[in-house]
Amino acid sequence: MPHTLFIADLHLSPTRQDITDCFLRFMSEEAVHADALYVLGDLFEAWIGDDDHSPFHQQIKTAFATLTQQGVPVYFIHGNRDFLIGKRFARETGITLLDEHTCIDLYGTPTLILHGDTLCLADADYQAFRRKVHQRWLQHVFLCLPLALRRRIAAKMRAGSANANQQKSSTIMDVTPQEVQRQLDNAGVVNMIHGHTHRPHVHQWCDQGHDYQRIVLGDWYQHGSVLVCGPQGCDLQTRDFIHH
Ligand code: OKV
Ligand code: MN
Repeated sequence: MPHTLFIADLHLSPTRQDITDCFLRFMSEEAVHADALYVLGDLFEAWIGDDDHSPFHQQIKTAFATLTQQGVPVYFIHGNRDFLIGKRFARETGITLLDEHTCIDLYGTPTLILHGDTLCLADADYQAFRRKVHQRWLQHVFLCLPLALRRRIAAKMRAGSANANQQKSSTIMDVTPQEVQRQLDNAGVVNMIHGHTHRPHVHQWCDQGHDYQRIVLGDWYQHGSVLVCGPQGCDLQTRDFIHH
């Protein structure tokens, strides 16, 4: 059966070999059979520039390059952590970078896909952070710094943010319903797929005679989360980590 795969929020890092192993197995055994793979952001826990060629990053890039060479198109939307993934990464892996809000035709169903951070308007601190680090000139300045300095700055920023997030309520960290509706209306569709909140669920509701659907992908913290979509609909699934 034809199918398309969606993943998000893997937060890959050298400290979590179990997640990396599960991802690499997913890529070589499952994704090869798909019509396409969509990565909806936060593939990496951190990204400080496409010139970071550590063995860890090389291993992930090889997995994408192998998949795209096998003829499976891979589409990528930036997350709030890996928003600096750029054209060089895309060239090295054969993936296609998509706009932060993209409409796709999913087996005849127009669907808005996005990371999901732009739906979380109640988290004013995060939205301010986002506006700051999404400035082109600031990204340019950051990317001109030596890699070692970027590593130190990024580690400091992550430590500070982990602290701040402990204080935040779950409502603040979730999507703003009005913003969900606004972005759907703006795109002129009734279906949406995103990640970011780490609350996997298929939301369905009716408003003014229209049936809406919002699928939220899960994170890859305790197990993998994969959305499998075909002509008959979508199925939110999990994948176990192999522990040694
Ligand atoms: C990613 C998040 C760290 C949240 C820095 C300009 C600036 C880019 C950057 C550095 C940090 C990404 C790129 C990272 C996401 C954090 C902490 C909180 C909430 C600059 C452009 F400002 F320094 F000039 N960064 N890294 N956070 O470590 O991957 O999403 S990161
Ligand atoms: Mn996110």
